[in-house]
Amino acid sequence: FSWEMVQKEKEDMLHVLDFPYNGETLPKYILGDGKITQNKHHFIRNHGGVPDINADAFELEIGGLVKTPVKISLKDLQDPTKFPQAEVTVTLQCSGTRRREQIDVYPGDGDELINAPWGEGAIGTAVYRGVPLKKVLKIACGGILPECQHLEFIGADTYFKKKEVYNYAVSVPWRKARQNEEVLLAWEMNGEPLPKIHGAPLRVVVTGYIGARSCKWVYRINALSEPSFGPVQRQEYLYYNQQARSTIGKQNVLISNGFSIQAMPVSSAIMEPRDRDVIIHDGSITLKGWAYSGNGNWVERVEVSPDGGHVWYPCAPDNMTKKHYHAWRLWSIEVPVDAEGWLEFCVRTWDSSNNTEPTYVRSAWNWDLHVTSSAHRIKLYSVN
Ligand code: MTE
Ligand code: MO
Repeated sequence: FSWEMVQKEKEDMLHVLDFPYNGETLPKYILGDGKITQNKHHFIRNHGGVPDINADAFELEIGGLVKTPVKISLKDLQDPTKFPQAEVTVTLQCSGTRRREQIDVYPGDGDELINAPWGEGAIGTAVYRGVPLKKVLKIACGGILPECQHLEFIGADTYFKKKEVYNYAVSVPWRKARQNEEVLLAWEMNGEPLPKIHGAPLRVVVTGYIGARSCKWVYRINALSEPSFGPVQRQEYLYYNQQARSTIGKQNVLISNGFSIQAMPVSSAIMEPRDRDVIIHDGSITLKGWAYSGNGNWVERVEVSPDGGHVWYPCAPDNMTKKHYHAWRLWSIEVPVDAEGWLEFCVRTWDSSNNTEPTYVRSAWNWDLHVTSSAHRIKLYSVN
């Protein structure tokens, strides 16, 4: 790990953890000047250190339940006469985004290394270039064997858990890559070589899934009959039963009680103004933010309420960035406001499958404090 690298590759991050380094994108850079987050401002989520990989000597290994196990050099992978390339605009969202709201309700198991205390900025959108994973498995390995159900990705970074050292390892169902040509092995981010801190020389980009499945520094892919045994897959990123909080406590919540969080639900956040700001205005307040839904659903409607969720104003489609299957939409809205004093504003979003967000964070609370999908609320002091 090198703090210098963070400083070299990043500008103005909101630092969440020093080691492993975790940083959020600042609100002004989320809103940016388009829907793309610049590389130097994109959030970072690490479980361990940042590995040093020599791109010239790098080979991706693919094994397990494939017809022919192979090693492919980066050069071959990047040769368009060997593998077709694709460019996809993708929002990556950490499933811990907005976790601080859940911590305020009840802090879960309180393990900060696993449950980093994120605000609204653990999300970003970039254009990734690479090769569809499905094509690599077909062209290089001659396809996968019928018993294969899951694809495991292993990163070159290591981390400690319960006194053991592990490589970062996660998996997605094979069906996800088979049905979706936009699941990529990527080496380019926003037209630039993938920055080291985002996984250079090669990372996986899994559209519509929680950020955790988009393995950085990937050096090995295994076709498996069941999910990866890596602790990140089997022991973290699980959605636990909520009632357990009041009845039995975390010590009695078994890992087998949690199901694996893969696809991302619909969620949104107000990025401007900030919570507890004083707003001096002439009868209306303008709010801005992001809205996203995973699993190939896109955002159809964003609504903002100036009174805690009684009256809702829909955002005009003109005030939202372009629709895209795998990316957020940024929005802005001017809401009429007469009242003075403290007001509670909130945002809720509908996606293309008509999913919307739970009204209160209590309804989204879960033991490991993932996917804070409830309507986002802030308080503003209105001076009219
Ligand atoms: N890949 C490896 N090898 N190691 C990691 O710690 N973190 C994951 C994922 N891929 C991680 C990883 C998590 S939890 C998220 S949210 C995304 O990377 C964040 O990607 P970014 O740092 O490029 O924004
Ligand atoms: Mo994450």
